[in-house]
Amino acid sequence: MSARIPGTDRGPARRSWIRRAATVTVAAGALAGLVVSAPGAAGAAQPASAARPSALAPPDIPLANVKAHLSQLQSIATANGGNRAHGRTGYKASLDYVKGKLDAAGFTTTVQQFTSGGSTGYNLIADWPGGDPDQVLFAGSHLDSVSSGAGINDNGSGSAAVLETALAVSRANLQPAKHLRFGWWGAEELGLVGSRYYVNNLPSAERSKIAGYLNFDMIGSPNPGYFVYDDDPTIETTFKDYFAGLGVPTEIETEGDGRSDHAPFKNVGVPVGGLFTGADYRKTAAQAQKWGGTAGQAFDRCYHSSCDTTTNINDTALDRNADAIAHAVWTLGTGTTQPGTVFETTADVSIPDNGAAVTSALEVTGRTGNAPSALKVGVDIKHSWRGDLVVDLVAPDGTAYRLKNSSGSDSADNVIATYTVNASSEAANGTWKLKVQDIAAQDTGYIDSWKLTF
Ligand code: DTR
Ligand code: ZN
Ligand code: ZN
Ligand code: CA
Repeated sequence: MSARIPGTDRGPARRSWIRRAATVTVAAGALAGLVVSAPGAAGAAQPASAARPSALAPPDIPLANVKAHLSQLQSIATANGGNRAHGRTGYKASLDYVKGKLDAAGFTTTVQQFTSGGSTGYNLIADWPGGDPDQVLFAGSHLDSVSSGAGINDNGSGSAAVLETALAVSRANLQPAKHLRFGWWGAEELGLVGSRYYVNNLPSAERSKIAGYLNFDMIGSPNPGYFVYDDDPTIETTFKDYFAGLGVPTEIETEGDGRSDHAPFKNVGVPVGGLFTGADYRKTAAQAQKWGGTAGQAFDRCYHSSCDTTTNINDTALDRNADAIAHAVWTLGTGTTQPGTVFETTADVSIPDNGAAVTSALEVTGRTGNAPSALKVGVDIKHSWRGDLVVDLVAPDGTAYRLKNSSGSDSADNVIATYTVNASSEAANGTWKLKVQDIAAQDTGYIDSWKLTF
């Protein structure tokens, strides 16, 4: 069976980042049909001399630089009625400040206008020239505050950290494989208005080029937690790996769904992720035990209040999260780790009727660390009376994970499904196998294809 270029013949409802790539079809034999996507755009001729950028080490993001941006945003609020809210002069002044820094650093900036509540709103988009235009890594944050205050943690913290990461890209003159884009959204506090406007007005062909959107909304809370969005597994793992390297435990962000600017991107199938240090919810005793801070007190007591000023920031949290943003941009933008990286084989394997189990092997390479806690296993088995079949995923170390039990009464045809396996105790790289056994006489079939999405 000929190898298929992932993503060209399927239209999954929710798109994972399947790398369109010059497909490497392994030589005939046991691995015939194995499709391992390699970086690069499908069909795009890579000049022989094109040096593939190595996954360079991301820089430390200077905390002092991030705090200098916060001081500027504070001054802007003070000079404009005490806030940086949508429709107020302080918001546009904030955007002009950020834009000025980016223009001076060589970014291509675009200001997108919209109207909300009778006032003009603005999104700021900054593109770093270069990289594969068909694979855009997008990092964003909302720039507006509520009308009651300066909004330094919510969300000067995210805006300043994303800005400083973009400036670090410029200082490094980074030439990543992916095209880097950064965004600062207006009117988030009115209901994700700016980011919704951007996504709704982005042609679907452009949307499909966004390989991942990273969102940063409140990342310097004074009584901080360390929360990672539990959306795209590879983005989540990228952030969790970073904090694990610091020895900082993280929790998955569960109540954020729909509560910030990643939601419009997620709703159109873009892989998303992000970081959060907490808002008005109170820190539990267990959380205080692992993170320090004050149990029983809100992560940010000044959430949406006039006291959300430059005094309302935890420097350690802001520093760690800013460095985590740079880690993600460098790793996902230049390295081989990509949101939704798919490993697939389309080799057919016959399943003997009422006989011994058979296996189909899949070689996973280029990963770091362990497999994710939400490893997606896509299975396509053509077989009448699928109730005959028992299906397992076998990890490189031989550990078997039951995907499907036999069910005599299930007379329907074919097993075409995606299973989620907690494989976090398994090394990612190695030979994974799909094991299938037909345990009842009559009805036969074969493994058509299967894939792992990290
Ligand atoms: N809605 C955001 C703050 C917020 C509250 N919960 C979450 C979860 C994840 C990200 C952000 C938030 C705001 O007030 O801007
Ligand atoms: Zn807010
Ligand atoms: Zn916010
Ligand atoms: Ca049978």
